Amino acid sequence: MPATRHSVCALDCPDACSLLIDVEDGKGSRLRGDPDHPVTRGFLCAKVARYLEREYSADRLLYPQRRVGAKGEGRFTRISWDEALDRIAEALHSASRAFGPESVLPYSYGGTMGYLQGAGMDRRFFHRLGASRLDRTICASAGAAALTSTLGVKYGTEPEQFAHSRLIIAWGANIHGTNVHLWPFIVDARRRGARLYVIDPVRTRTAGLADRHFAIYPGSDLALALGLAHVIFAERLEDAGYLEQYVEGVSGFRQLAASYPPERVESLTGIPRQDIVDLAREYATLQPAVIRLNYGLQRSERGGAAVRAIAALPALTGSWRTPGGGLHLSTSGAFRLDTNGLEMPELQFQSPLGRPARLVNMVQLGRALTSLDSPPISTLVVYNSNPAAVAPNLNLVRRGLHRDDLFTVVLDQFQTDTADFADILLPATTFLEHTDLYYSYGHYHLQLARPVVPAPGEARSNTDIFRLLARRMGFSEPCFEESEDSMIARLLASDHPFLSGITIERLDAEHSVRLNVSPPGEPFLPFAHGGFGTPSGKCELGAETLSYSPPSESRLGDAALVRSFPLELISSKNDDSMNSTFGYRPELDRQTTVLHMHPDDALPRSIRDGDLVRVFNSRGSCRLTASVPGPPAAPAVRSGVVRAPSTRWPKLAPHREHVNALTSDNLTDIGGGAVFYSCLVEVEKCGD
Ligand SMILES: Nc1nc2c(c(=O)[nH]1)N[C@H]1C(S)=C(S)[C@@H](COP(=O)(O)OP(=O)(O)OC[C@H]3O[C@@H](n4cnc5c(=O)[nH]c(N)nc54)[C@H](O)[C@@H]3O)O[C@H]1N2
Ligand SMILES: Nc1nc2c(c(=O)[nH]1)N[C@H]1C(S)=C(S)[C@@H](COP(=O)(O)OP(=O)(O)OC[C@H]3O[C@@H](n4cnc5c(=O)[nH]c(N)nc54)[C@H](O)[C@@H]3O)O[C@H]1N2
Ligand code: SF4
Ligand SMILES: [Mo]
Repeated sequence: MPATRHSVCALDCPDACSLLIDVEDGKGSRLRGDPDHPVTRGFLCAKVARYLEREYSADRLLYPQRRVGAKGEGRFTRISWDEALDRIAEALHSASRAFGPESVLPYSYGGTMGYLQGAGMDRRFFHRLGASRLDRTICASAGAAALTSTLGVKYGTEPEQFAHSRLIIAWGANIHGTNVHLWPFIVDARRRGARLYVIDPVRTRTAGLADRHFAIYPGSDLALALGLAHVIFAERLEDAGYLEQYVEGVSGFRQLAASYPPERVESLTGIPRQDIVDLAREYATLQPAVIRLNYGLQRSERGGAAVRAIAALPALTGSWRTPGGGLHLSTSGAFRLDTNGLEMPELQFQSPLGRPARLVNMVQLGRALTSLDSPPISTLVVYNSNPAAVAPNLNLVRRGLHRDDLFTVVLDQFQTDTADFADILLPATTFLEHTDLYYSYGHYHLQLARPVVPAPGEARSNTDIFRLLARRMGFSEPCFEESEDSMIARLLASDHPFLSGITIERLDAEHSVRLNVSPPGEPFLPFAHGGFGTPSGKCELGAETLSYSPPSESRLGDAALVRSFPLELISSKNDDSMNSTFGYRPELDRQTTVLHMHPDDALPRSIRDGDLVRVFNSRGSCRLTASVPGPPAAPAVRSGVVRAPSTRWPKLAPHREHVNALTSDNLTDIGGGAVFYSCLVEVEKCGD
């Protein structure tokens, strides 16, 4: 008889699912969603339903290895852990001697959402070393900074409350593809008559299932939000009482919105003026109305300002007052655990540097590797990430990774493109094999997972690896010997009321515990009575930062650029992928070699459905297969926009071509974020 054990999906997904796994003779045989978890509700997404294939894949990395081929070639030989650790410690020591410890750069992102394996012993290690600090901006930093400016905190409507909404607006949010556990709440709401509207340049799976789809031009959401505010004010649909009591900067915002009448907004966004008027009216009157904003639209030059303007809308209409109203971008800010206790930033003062090290923006990894000096990057340690696939301006990143004088260490479960550049490659455990505590950025439940199956070969957790490295480096502080349970206890030792009564014992017994955001059984209404975390305690609209100008890389942007590269490329998430994590699966590789085009763009270029096309701009090029549906199928994009579901493993493409050779490593207006979706390209049919 198999034993049923509990785990948590660690992937970079808002849903943070609670898992049940059957284990027999130490081997997992069946994986399913926990039916008792209030958000998981007994099902998993298609990609993780098959996670055991990954767990037991013959391609798992099992032993430490040393590179024997050229960088990027991917030829390695097995070595012992002792040899691996010695070589890494020697490289770190000699880098510190030659250039100072800041020449070492850690690079990590979303491989796991666990606190310990994501940002625990690794942070302590690099702080103590004095390594450069990585600014982790590749995904969400513009939106996070924007939301925090407006609301003062990074949280919003509880997913469970969507069931009570009458109008749900998925704004830059492909809910069915990237946040599927919100969907059942929307189904519940629609059963009671709610409408689902989607604002997205792409006809996503979600848009196809919605009541209406507004195919906005990329990067123009700020103008639409101001246009909606214009109509709301003009027709006196605002909640004057809420504005008066809880909102700061109303008159400036009203004034700004006055200059965005529907006709102007139509020309900026491509959405017909009457649709703008109707949407504003419905949004203000069909209460409760909720906005599910996701991170797609903030990967744009003005993405931060767009999020701020959208986050103003529920304050205008007072929709924060009721269950089923408000806005949800992320819930992560409610997890007020003591992350300083975990990461120990004070260790920086014990490093040879004696101060916090410089900050390197991860979006500009290519620039850092190729042109940073005083000191240059001499050593790169990558874990929980695959920058040789996911980083923008990929050709520059590769040039950096190819450097002969760069020493690269990679910790991963699979031999990714980044792994191919490693000098030392270390095998990492999966979330089924290590202990961790999990927050979520899509709900309010804190979860603990213990190992449920043994690690294969000699794979080790990130925590263990950095612990061993600390010993090798001679770091004698007791924090490097701390047990995982003690690290978790530190995290939980926060005095924030959301955490009160949550202990490791309780987590071990219950696996998932709702934060104390509201009394049990009562909805969490974060801003029903104000309570914003801003300096003023009010919702701060910040109109002075919100006037709209089109992104330079957009159809209304830099005219010379538009002449050469007239199409706007969106390389958003593939429904069945998780960034590059499952890139080795052949069917996902096929899905991510596609370029969706509108017939009006394909025809003049003599491109037909199924043709091989070259997508290019001044940064690079990439060959993809055109998808140009004929009637009656609806095109996935409007004319002027092309879409490439992302992201594949470059090593599976001829010449390692990849869509990120096209994307820019410029930064967003606020938060230093990535602008993956402000990207102009041209497309041509490939010769045979
Ligand atoms: N299936 C699947 N799930 C995932 C992931 C995955 O790769 N695959 N990745 C995970 C990660 S890392 C994240 S950050 C989350 C969240 O992922 P998101 O960032 O929300 O997902 P995206 O699909 O990139 O973007 C959401 C939508 O925004 C749209 N969009 C792009 N530009 C604009 C714009 O200018 N305006 C508007 N209105 N919409 C725009 C895109 O077309 C897309 O449909 O999802 C996670 N979940
Ligand atoms: N063109 C384009 N590029 C994008 C995006 C896009 O939409 N379009 N999205 C961007 C976004 S939002 C994000 S978040 C980034 C995501 O970029 P990454 O965070 O790099 O995500 P993945 O590609 O999924 O790579 C995660 C890696 O971590 C490894 N891993 C998982 N768990 C562990 C562990 O416990 N230990 C170790 N050592 N390794 C582990 C996995 O095997 C995998 O190779 O990509 C960005 N890049
Ligand atoms: S990827 Fe997301 S939806 Fe899929 S199992 Fe993990 S947390 Fe759930
Ligand atoms: Mo992300």
